Formats: sequence, structure tokens, C-alpha cells
Amino acid sequence: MTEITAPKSPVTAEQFADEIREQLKYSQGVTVEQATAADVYVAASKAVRNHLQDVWMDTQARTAKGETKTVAYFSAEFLMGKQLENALLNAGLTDQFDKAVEALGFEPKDIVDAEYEPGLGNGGLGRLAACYVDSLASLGVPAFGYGIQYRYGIFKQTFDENGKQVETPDYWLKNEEPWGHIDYNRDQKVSFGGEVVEENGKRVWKPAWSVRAIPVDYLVPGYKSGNVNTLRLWTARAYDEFDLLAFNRSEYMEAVKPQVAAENISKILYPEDSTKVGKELRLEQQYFFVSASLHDAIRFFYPGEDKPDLTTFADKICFQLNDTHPVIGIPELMRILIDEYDYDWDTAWSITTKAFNYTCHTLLPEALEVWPASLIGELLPRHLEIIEKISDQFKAELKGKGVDDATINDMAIYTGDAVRMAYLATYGGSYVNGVAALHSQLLKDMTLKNFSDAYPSKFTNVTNGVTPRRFIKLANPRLSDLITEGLGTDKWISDLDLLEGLEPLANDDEFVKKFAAVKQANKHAFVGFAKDHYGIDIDENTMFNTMCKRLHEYKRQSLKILAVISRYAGIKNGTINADDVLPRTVFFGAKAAPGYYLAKMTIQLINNVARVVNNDPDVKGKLAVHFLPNYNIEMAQNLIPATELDEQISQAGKEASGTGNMKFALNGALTVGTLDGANVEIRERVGAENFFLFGMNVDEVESLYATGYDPAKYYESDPRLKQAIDLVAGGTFSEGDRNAYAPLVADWLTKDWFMTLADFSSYANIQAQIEELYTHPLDWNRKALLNVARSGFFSSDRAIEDYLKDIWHTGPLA
Ligand code: Z2T
Repeated sequence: MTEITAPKSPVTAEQFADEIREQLKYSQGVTVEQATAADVYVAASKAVRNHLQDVWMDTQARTAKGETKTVAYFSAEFLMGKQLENALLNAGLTDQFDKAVEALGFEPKDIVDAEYEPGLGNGGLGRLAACYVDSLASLGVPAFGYGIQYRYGIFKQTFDENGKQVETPDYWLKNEEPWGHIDYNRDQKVSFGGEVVEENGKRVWKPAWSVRAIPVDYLVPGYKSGNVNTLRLWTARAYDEFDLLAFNRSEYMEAVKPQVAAENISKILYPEDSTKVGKELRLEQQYFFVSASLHDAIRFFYPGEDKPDLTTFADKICFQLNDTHPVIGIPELMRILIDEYDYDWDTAWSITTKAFNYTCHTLLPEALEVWPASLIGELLPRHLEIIEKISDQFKAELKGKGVDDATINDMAIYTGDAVRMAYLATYGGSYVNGVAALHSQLLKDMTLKNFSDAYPSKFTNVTNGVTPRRFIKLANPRLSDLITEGLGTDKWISDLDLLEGLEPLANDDEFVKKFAAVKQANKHAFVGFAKDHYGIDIDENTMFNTMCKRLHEYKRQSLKILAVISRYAGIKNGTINADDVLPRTVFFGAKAAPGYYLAKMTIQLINNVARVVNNDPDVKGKLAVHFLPNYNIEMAQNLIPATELDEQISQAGKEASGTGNMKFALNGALTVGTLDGANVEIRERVGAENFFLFGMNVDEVESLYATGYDPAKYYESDPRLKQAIDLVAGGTFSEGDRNAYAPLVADWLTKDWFMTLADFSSYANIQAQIEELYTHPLDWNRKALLNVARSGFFSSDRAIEDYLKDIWHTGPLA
């Protein structure tokens, strides 16, 4: 590709059009007349990237000086979403782009839409990582994101004729991808297997095989910050080393097998969220990106030095572990320091523990990664030795603190046949944080209680946040304009606390009406989006009620669909007067892990409820249900601004934080929710009177578990619930087939681990309150506006400020 000399900034629309023309000519080899929207997308993206290049190199040079400690965010997932629009916004090139593209004869929207969304994450955890790299750059903090450039991202979801989820591969790199720049000269060797031998009194790892880790660099421009950070995603390639023995026996296919295996490492994102996978390839992925990244960081700060002084390494950089997926980095840094740089154990340990911090994202015990020691031993024998030694040292340390033997045993990092990664991370780093106040408290009280007792000062909270650039400014341009009008400035985009300035406007009926008009316009726009993308017809004069997130039992999509069924049945049989019913359109968006049986069955049920309800003339105009396929960032950006009522209905004590809840509140939806995760803080901030609370709290859940939970009791005691479940069991949503949902029904009635049935009545009861308010649009919108005004805290900029202050102890580049 012919590189074009650095463009001048600021640039005019005419100049930017010329830059796109040059890219079309020299890079794509097409004329403007021949160019398609996809061509212009690639050309414009490269032109934007060129604009960022000088700042990127300058940011790297200033970062490399090491005067300000750098943050490295280690994450197996970065769910970035489409790049072009965001890069234009942050680079201040949106207007130039719009005019330039129009001058070339294209619609700006068509160009932006031509981008294929990179889906390198499952859900909240991956999107959080993307919000955090955006905020780090916007705040001017020197930072790297480190992860994996998977060939296949999160699967694409469709539904078959029975409403079942069908997964298809997400081959996102099928066309030219202009953002990631592969850097063959900054590769790293990552080794696996083999054995550890004793040589001159040293333990020496003799690996059996290696893969080449090649970085693909994504520029992360800060919003008007003058900083462009780097997201470095590794791709696995084979070394050009054939097994000559096999080759000589002319078993060519056998000889290339290791090459094929090597490249498998970065081939696919595991589609499980909040459940552990336990597969060898997954551990290979984790070690692959973490080992490459640690070596990369050393090379970055000590270029060309054979014997760098790494005693100050942790002053130059710290590594944030995004859940347990990158925790193998702790023994890996120990190994690097001891085996590769000859440091003694204690020196290595003090550098390592200073460098690492760990964020936990779950409370579900089944989601805490535990690796079989045999697997680690096979794949990373030297690391297993180091882990054992860390574990022994830990036990001794606890003993020294006077902890009793039984507790020490409970806290074992290495149990003899397994390695508990959350424990390793807690002991091997400086700080541990949960992702919402309630979650951090529960970590201390339950999940990691012994650890918090032994090391209280390690534990802290950082409540999650979301980037206002993508999730307000880009996703909701109408609301953005109104906020800017209301505040008289657009500074809120990088200082979201300024939204508080909208508070007095909640008393200004004219402003509230404008706010309502924005929501209506967003609903109208979404009707068009849904028609284009899904071919469905939606009545924009119904309440838009949304539940979108991963499909999980604990999130309780079941509760929502049972309430929908109950509503449907009530209208049909006259227990609910049709004239009293507030017309609603219920949207679901959710991917289920491919192997998660009950979650997939729930999807099928929702689709079939939608089929029945949407085709029943008796409820026409009163109730519609749509399961929108393939929930992703693009859908979120379109659906959230159009939503009026958001569902955050997980069982209390199960959702670590939630981040969708923040996006909805910031976009002027009201929330119906439980006291779970960040809902608690959202409600505190927006005011109890502006939040629809229902259901049991954590203590009530705990005592119900303790006294013995019997879901059948709830089924018997609320006729609405009984009727809803009976309809499912009786075949109403399976063309008479009573077996179709039998496993789901059996689970509800006999197990119901997340107490959906126990919370049903409370949930059904609060609907009247919701609907009453909705019939007073001015009151509803006043509350929605207050949600916006009071949610500035949930900016990822604030979250990053918290990390800087409480965990990383660093700040912006000088
Ligand atoms: C994930 O998205 C989350 C937690 C996980 O625990 C794994 C994945 Cl892939 C191992 C989510 C939480 O469920 C959600 O509550 C939270 O808001 C989000 O991480 C970001 O912290």
C-alpha cells in the first residue's frame, strides 16, 4: 500500500475529500466513479488513521520516556464496535467527513454503515474494556490495551423456523479491515509444553513448541485530548519450522500439523460469558496474549537492552487484569524476571505484586476459573512450579498472620490438583476490585471473605462506567443536541458531571416537551431501523420496553416473558380490561452461549410467544413482542436511545454491575429493576421516586435460600403466574406440544435457582404503577430527564479517575 504523507490538521472538507480520493487511487486503485460505499469506507478510514498517526507516534514517544506510569489493560475481550464514526468524532473530523463524502457523491451514513462491526467480546466485560481504553485516551493517560485479535468474533445469531437460536461464524475479516495495522517486526515468541530440567542449580524450561505472536495495532484516539493510545491485539502465526523427521518420511500433512495448530490459538473467541470454559485451547489463548504482552512492555520501556534494570519496572507500568482470564501473567512475570533476567525470587515477587491488580466481574462461583494442575503442568510446566511456590509462600504468610489451618486450606491457590486463578490474582497483586459498590461488598463478605479478612487494604471498589462519546454523543445525536442546548455548552461530552446542570430544566415544561420529542424521534428512527434490518413493523405509539443483555438464568429473561404471557392471557380472558391496557412493544435482545441448554430454550420460548402474541387479533395494538436477532453494539446504539422502559431484573446479588443499565438511564429510559449490581447506585443517584424498584433484596434472597426455597408455592399462590406457566406447559406456544418446554417448566417448578417465581408477583404488581405514570407523559419525561441529569457519575471517565486515584496511582501524560 502506498502511504501518503502526513496530512495537515486541521483539515478542510475539500482537503479531506482530496485525501479520500488519494486513498481510493493509490490504496484501492479505483476512481471515485468506480468506488462503492465499501471502497469509500476503507479510503476514509485510512485517511482518518493518517490524521491520527503523528499524534499516535508522539503519544508513544512521551509514553516511552516512562515519566508517567503507563496502564496496561489486559483483557481477553475488547468489544470495540464500529470504529470510523468514533475516530471521526474524537479526531474532530466529523464535519469534514460529512461534507467530503457528500462532495464525492455519497451519503455519510452509508459509508459509516459499510463497516463490519468487530465483535471481539461476549458482553459487558468486553464492552467495559472498550469504554476504558476510550476514557484512558480521552483523559490523556498513557495506556495500552492488550488482547487477542480473534479471527472469529462472537457468533452471529439467527433464529430458525422454530424460533431456536442458530449460531453462525462471525468471519469479520472477510474484507479489508483498515484499522488494525499488523506489525511483523514487533513479534514475540510464545512457547508451550516440554519439561523443566535442572542446569547448574537452575530450573530451566525446555519448551516443546512455540508460536509467533504478531501484534495488530489499533489506534485509540482520545476525545479532543491530543493523545492517541494503542490497542495491541495479538494474532498467532506458525514459525517456519517443519518437523523434519516427519517431513523426511514424506508425511507432509503430518509435518504441517503443528503449524496449523499454532494458528488456531487466535482463531476463535469462546462464546461463554460468566461461565468457565476449562478447555486447553482457552488456556493457550490466555498465556499466548499475556506472555507476548509482558515481553512487549519490557521491550517498550527498555528497547535494545539485554540486561535492563527491571527493579523499577512497576514504576513504569502496571497491569490491570480484566477478570481471571489474564491471571497466568502473574507466574509469567515471575518466570521472566527469574529465568530470563536472573532476578532472585524475592525481588521478582516484589516487582510482580506491585505491577498487577485484579478486577473481579462476577459473584457466580461457577464463573471463577479453576484450572486443572495437570493441564497447566502439561502446557506450562515451569509456571506450575512457580505457582506451587507462590502457594507455599502464601500458606506460610497466612500462618504467620495467625490464620488457622482449616482456613488456610480453604484459601489454597494450588490445591494439589487445581489452581484457583481468582485466589492467585488476589494474592499476586496489589489491589482487587469489584465493579459496583454492592458487588465489591459481597466480594468481601462472601466470595473472597477470607482474603479480605487477611488483606483488608487490598480490597476496593470501582463502579463501572460507560463512555459518553459512543453511548450518548454518537448513539443519540438528538439528545446530545438538546443537552448542549440546555447546558449552553458541549463540554459534558468529556465532563459528564455537567449533566447535573439539566436538573433545573426538569421544572421547565417546555424543555421536558422537547426532551419527550427527542425520545419520540428516536422511536421513529428505530422503527425505520427495525424495518430495514429485521423487516418488522413496529407501532411507534406504544411504550418501547426493552430487555437486552446476554441470556442467562440469573438475569431472568424468564421473569419478563412470564409477565408478558400473563399480560397476554389476562387480555384474552378478560381479567384485564383491554381498554385499560397500556399499549406496549417489548423488545428482547440476547445471545445464549451455544452450549447453554436452558438459555437457548428460553430464546425459543420468547420467539414463540412473540409469534403467538403478534398474530393474535385480540391483543392487536395492545401488546407486541420482538426478539431482535444478533444483539450487538450497533443494535445497542440504535435501540437504547429509543427505549422508554429498561429491564434490569436479575436476582439480587447476582449481577456484578451491569453497564446497559447505565446506558439506558443516560439515554432517558426509566428502569424497572431489582436492588442488584449498579442498579443500587443508579437508584440512589436518580432518586427512588424515579426508579421502579421491585423484588427481594440480597438479604431476603439469602434467608429464603436458608429456609428452603420451594418455587411451587409461588406458582400456587399467584393465579397470574400459574396461568402463565400453565400456558407454556400446555402447549400454547408450541402448537399444542406439551413437551416442547417441559425442561424449562420443570426447572421453574422444582428448582428455580434464581427465584424467578418468588419475585413474579412483585414484578407483575409494579406494572400498574409504570403504566399509570406513562399515561402522564409530562411526568414520565420529567423523571426520565432527571435520570439523565443525575447519571453523569456513570461515565467511564469517572471510573478511570477512580482507578487512577485508588489503584494505579498515576495520571495524564505531562
Ligand atoms: C462478563 O461480561 C461479565 C462478568 C463475567 O464474569 C464475565 C463476562 Cl464475559 C466472569 C459482566 C458482568 O456479568 C456484568 O455484571 C458487568 O457489568 C460486566 O461484566 C462488566 O463489569
